[in-house]
Amino acid sequence: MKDRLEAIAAEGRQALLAAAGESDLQQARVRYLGKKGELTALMKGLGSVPPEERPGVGALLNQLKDELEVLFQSRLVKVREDDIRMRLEREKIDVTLPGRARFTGSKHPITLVTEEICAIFSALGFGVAEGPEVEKDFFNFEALNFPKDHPARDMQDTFFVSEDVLLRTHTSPVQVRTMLQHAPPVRVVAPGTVYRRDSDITHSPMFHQIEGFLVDRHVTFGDLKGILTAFISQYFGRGVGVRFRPSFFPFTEPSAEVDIQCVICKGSGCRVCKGSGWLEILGSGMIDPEVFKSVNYDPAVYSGFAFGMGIERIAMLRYGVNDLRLFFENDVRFLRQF
Ligand code: 2NL
Repeated sequence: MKDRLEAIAAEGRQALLAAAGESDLQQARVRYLGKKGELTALMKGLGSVPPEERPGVGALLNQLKDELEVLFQSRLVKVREDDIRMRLEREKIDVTLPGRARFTGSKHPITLVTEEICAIFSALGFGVAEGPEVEKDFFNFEALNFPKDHPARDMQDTFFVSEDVLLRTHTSPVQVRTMLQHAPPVRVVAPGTVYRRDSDITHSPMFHQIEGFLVDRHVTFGDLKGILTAFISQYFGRGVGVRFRPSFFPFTEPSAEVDIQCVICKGSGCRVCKGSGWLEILGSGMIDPEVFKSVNYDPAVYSGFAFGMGIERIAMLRYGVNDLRLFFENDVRFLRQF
């Protein structure tokens, strides 16, 4: 019996010493020291040992069990240490490396300019309105005093969906819808995407506009000049030169084009302003009484002004971008600069 005990203990010792990792080691422990292990089985067979030998065999059994348990614990510490050392060696983490920056998106420059312009007009008391990009001919042209044979209505300029449905060519239909829903006084800006059948280096078939209007009793051209000058000095800086030039739009009378002193050369003349020292940035005018009639405003009681500007042009001047197409190519090397 003692010989068998020694033999099994020797086997167990060998197994514990040979175990390469923690799971091997735990398996060896279960096999020799566990509830159903080899030494436990011998312990249960102690009854069959002659009584006079029992104390000797029992003592030896306990001694071997203790010895294997101690061996197991010391091997466990060793195996765990080895494991950590091996992983440190293999993974070689350099904690001094700079972290990887997470890529965060940024707003598109057209969005930034739109939001900034809306914020300035909000501070001047204007609301912000939006409307559909697919429009009825009535809201895009008819209500705005565009005659039936106006060239803007031509297939060359407008994307038609059907005879009286089209992609809006300006955001003015939003203002028509606003006037039909609200009685004066009303002041609103309407930013948004618009479409025209134009495509070359300086024209995209899809671009952005912001228009605005104000209607009340006794609104004059002086109010138009005051509001637009206030906007320009806030957006382009106090003291920048502004001039109003006579112009024509079907929906305003009188009409004026608004120029600012060139932001590039400060008025001395350069390539951007084509040597004139001035940049055209806005169209504007007093709303034509014919427009008031189509939205059931009484032109004898109310007057108002309206204006419109192309956002791409403003963004190009603001950020010094010299090619319109950059706004629509969606090259992140361009976009992430904003
Ligand atoms: C331009 C010129 C303009 C308007 C837009 C407008 C709207 C209504 C009534 C009267 Cl509902 N006018 N809008 C007026 C004058 C000029 O835009 O150069 N836009 C880029």
